[in-house]
Amino acid sequence: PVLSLSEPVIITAEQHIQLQQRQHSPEATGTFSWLLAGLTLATKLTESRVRRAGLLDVLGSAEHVNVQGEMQQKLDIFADQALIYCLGARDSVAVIASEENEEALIFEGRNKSGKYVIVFDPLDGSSNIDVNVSVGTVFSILRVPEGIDVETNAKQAVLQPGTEQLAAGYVVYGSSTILVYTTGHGVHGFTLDPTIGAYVLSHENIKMPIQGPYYSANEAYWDEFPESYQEYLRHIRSGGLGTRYSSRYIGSMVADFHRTLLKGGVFIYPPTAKSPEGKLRLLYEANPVAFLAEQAGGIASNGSGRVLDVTPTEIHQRTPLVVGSQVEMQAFQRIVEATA
Ligand code: AHM
Ligand code: MG
Repeated sequence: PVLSLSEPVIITAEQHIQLQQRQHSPEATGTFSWLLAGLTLATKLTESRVRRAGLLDVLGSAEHVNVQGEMQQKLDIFADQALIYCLGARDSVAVIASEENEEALIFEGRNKSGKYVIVFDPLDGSSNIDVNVSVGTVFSILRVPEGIDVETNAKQAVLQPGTEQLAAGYVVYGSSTILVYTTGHGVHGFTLDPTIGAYVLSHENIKMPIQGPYYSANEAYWDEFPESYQEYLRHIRSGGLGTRYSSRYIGSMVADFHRTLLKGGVFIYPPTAKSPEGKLRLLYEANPVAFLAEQAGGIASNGSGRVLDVTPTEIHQRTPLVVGSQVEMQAFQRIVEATA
């Protein structure tokens, strides 16, 4: 008998990636899907640790300061190693750059097979773990540019503008664990079903609402915000966009962005006196979020223009980040970008 499986009961993230590849890149060999499956596996390993964080001896810092001068949390190191291990097992991965490692990492003997560069923040917002607040993993995938020998010039392979991203996404370890990704064909979300250990399609083709009810910034730094950002926030707060806003700020970019993606509004991390270039990292925090936002109909700015157009000069380069819905972002362009 011939069975018809035209109506699958569930679609897992790995299946979805394969279907997307088949539809949009018929010449694809499956390498890319295999690579993404390495990423999802690593996030499941991390998720299981995050879920048991209070039970295992993993809380608190590992008494080690990373390249950004921050104390590394034990779970940061676990998440970093899970990604390095799972991605390293894929022959197609040539270079990895992570928030937790100063230099780009390369794998031996990948000169021929290694086509991809993966950049990530393994555990974003990790200072929140001790108090049981959502954290996340955020990643971006690039192609090794033509003519670059990764063994001698790994850094150059990493330093590409966000417009070159092939895929980007994040996992938020929240009240449930959700994976959101794009390969440039819409934004799709999956919820981890812990009973079967699979990310199951739950949010197909996410579109950011045109305007939202929330703005999100660390207002404790208000006095350090540039004048134009203060004016923008005053405009929002005083009803200038025709609606009354609420404020939400978690302090985990992935979680703050996830809310902004689903509910609309704006997330703002401006330049401050302490971090004149902003705090967030261009390559593995701002770029993936900007790619997802644009794919969902939103806009992402660095204060003077489109985040994705910036050509980086350093792996851990920081950037201001303002990302959100059309209405809030058009006002940002008028009030802040136009005066930059
Ligand atoms: P991390 O990568 O070391 O976790 O830091 C990044 C986090 C973001 O998740 C969050 O948006 C931001 O730092 C919060 O910073 P602040 O406490 O200055 O508001
Ligand atoms: Mg981070």
